[in-house]
Amino acid sequence: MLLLRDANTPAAVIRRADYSAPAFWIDTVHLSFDLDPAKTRVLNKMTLRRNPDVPEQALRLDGDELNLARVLVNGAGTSFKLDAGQLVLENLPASDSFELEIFTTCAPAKNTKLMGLYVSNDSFFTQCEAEGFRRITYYLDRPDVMASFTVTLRADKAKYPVLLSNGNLLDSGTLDDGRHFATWVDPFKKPCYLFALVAGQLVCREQRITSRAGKDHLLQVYVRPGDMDKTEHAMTSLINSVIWDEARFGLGLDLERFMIVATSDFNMGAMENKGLNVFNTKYVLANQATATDVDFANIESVVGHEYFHNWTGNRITCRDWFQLSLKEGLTVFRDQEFSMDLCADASSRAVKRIEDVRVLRTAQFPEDAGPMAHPVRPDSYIEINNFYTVTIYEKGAELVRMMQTLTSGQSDPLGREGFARGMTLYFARHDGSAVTCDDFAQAIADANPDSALAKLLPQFNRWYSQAGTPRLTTTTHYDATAQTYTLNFAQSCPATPGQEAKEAFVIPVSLGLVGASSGAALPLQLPGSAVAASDSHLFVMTQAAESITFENVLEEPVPSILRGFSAPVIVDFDYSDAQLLTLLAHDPDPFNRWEAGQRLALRSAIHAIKAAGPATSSLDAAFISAMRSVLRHPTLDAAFKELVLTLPSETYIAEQLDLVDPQRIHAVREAMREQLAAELAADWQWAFEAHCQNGGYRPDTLSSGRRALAGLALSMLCLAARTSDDVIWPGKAYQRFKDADNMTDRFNALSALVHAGHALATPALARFHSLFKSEELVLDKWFALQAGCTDRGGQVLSAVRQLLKHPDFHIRNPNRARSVIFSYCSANPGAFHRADAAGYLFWSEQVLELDAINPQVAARLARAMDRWKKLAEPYRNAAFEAIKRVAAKPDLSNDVREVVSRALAD
Ligand code: B3K
Ligand code: ZN
Repeated sequence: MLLLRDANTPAAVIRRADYSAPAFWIDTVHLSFDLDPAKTRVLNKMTLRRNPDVPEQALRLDGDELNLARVLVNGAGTSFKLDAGQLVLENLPASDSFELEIFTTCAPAKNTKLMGLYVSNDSFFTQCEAEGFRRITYYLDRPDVMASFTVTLRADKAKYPVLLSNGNLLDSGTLDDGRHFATWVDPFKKPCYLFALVAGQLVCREQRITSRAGKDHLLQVYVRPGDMDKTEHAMTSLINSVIWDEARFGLGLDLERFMIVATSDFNMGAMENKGLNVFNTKYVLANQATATDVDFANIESVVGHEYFHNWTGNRITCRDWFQLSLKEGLTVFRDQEFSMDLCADASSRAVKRIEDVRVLRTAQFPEDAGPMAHPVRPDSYIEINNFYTVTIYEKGAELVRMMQTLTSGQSDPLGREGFARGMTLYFARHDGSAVTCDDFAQAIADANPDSALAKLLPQFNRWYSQAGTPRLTTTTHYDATAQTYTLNFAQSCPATPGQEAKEAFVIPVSLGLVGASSGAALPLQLPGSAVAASDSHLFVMTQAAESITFENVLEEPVPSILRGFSAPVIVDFDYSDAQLLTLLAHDPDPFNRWEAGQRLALRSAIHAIKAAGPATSSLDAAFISAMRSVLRHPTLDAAFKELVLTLPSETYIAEQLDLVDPQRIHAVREAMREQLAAELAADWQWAFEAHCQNGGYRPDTLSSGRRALAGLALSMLCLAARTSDDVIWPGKAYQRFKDADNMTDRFNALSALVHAGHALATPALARFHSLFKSEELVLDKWFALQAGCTDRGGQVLSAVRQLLKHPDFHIRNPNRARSVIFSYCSANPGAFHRADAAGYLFWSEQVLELDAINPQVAARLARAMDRWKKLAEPYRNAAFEAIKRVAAKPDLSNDVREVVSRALAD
């Protein structure tokens, strides 16, 4: 009998506190697939064993959308039942170990969720994390069950010449009827979420390498025929990843063969399946004609990220999904460090750090303050796919970074050696097992017994259990007579869903003092020390309120607080404009130098937003002149200048306000951009001309920084042209768009015209489309640019509705759906938040349409309304109505249901 869950029954909440070890272990799995898009047959032969540590109970195997044909235990038929999707076996042999054979079929061609086994462009792919394996066969679909996998794939040889799975190829050959087979054996035990298969017409770039340890490996990047000319950068990134992990952490490649396969239908960026990483094409394919510098950088970091998971995630995995940040936070930290270590100099490292912090503050801080706020190690969830969040990933990475900082000492000022020692101990203790975030932190602390981390570990771990962004309120006191300077810190953390009161965090605050008149980095002398130790100090705060005093301070200095963004907190300090200008001009810490400029701009924006009357910009002469100095600075590099000259985003500005009027924010920020464009016109012209020629294309940090600055300059020049009737710069932009020899320059020129709303944007967009109509990833950019376009008169929504009717729009392809729908709803606040509520209506229609196709993608889109409670009227009420409209749909997925019910909760 088929059991249907009543549409109104609330979905089950899964709680971390309910964890119990599995009642059975699976030792070996032999999977045989007869691949057919309409009906794939899966034979699953397992050896299982009772877990002696758990009371005797039935075996409950997870399954989803499977057709069950046969179940055999030790070769004989057995009784079983199906209960809420699970296959339940009660009469199992008393022997310790037994064989279970399950035969099922599934329908990959109908799988629009892209979880489990699915078809994309006539090839087969799988995605199993978090709970997709149960859509392939009945199994104990949980990460703490680790088994040895052998996989045989059978398929039509002409249609599916390439047959891949995890590990090493054991055997392959021809079968009857034009079919062939391949058998793969994975030498490592793994949880089923790391299983993968790929079958189709693919070609590969390959490279043999010998590691430092003297082992030979075969690296392969598989793509569709026709995409080979876009695989070099992914391969280079993979080789760099192998070298880096061995050099920095002593972690070598443990497989003879390591494969990356690209697919254009993928729910997220990429997946770290053991030895067979499956990637979204967006994070593999690049050449200078089709990909921008940002694409190149993203490919490097995602290739690195998935490769680094081979140790942090695959060799040591998560005990349960609440521990997701164990592998994700750590692996993001590793990929951030990898990209930084590949940078040519300290300035490019700082640029990377600023970019990472910008992501954290514009995406994670709002998440931490909204209805979906959750600790880095959550306590409960309804749908685990909703918890692949910026909190788990990016805040999780900041926690790991703080651990590194807190192992630092005199001989190891950054903590890199201490942290590496901790990693070594972590692998010595836990290799081959499924563990918790606590196990990780314990290993890092135990390897550094004298460190601040070891001393403060239980308190440090509050970062894992408490949600919300702490605020560090700072005041200072200069005693001119005693020549002392005191910084008083008070920490607080707002309530988050389910967590009213918070206990004090361990906050590592890296700080320095800058001379108010000299701009010099001042030597720091603590009471009791005879001499100044250095000009930077790590203050480890543990109490709700604490102070630190420096001696021999000859004049009132400017404090540089939270250098390098040493903790994921908000620093609240009432800087004067003069102090910020000093930091912007002189802070030796590039992060705080950038931050000073952002604070100045933010202050001016908030002032204009709150003022009465029409939205105007009131950037003062001192700010404009400071920006000019940065732009024209003889030694600062271009990438850093581009960051300083970019105003805080509308989302970031909105986060600083209690009541958000998105139209007002947009109008003020646009006015500020126009003022910067006009008043620095001569400087932008200089910047463009000085940075527009960059010789042969190379995606390195230095030349991509130059292209970024030239791109910003061009967009400012086109913006200024709007109000001055200038036709020269739009003309130049059009020329550059036509002549560019790389996608970065071409796309920057196109964007400059489109965002400025210039008449030349129309022919340029048409030309771009016809040039790149056969390049899916470039078409995504074309769609995204139009859906993300600056709204001048409310035309963007109707343009978006037209784009949905474009013959190249396919809602089932997540990249394409994101390029239009997400670019509008999540990345274009000035166009999305309309007083007539039409943007919200559009959002609700799209969430519902997507939910029927692909709940994971729909739930991501649903998050666009997270911050609705902060909105001013009429937006707030209209948003409320739109969310209720979605919530009223009876057969919503758990994914969307969880997001909208949290949004509506008090
Ligand atoms: N681990 C995967 C993400 C899986 C998402 C499942 N909904 C990619 C990554 O973080 O490397
Ligand atoms: Zn990851």
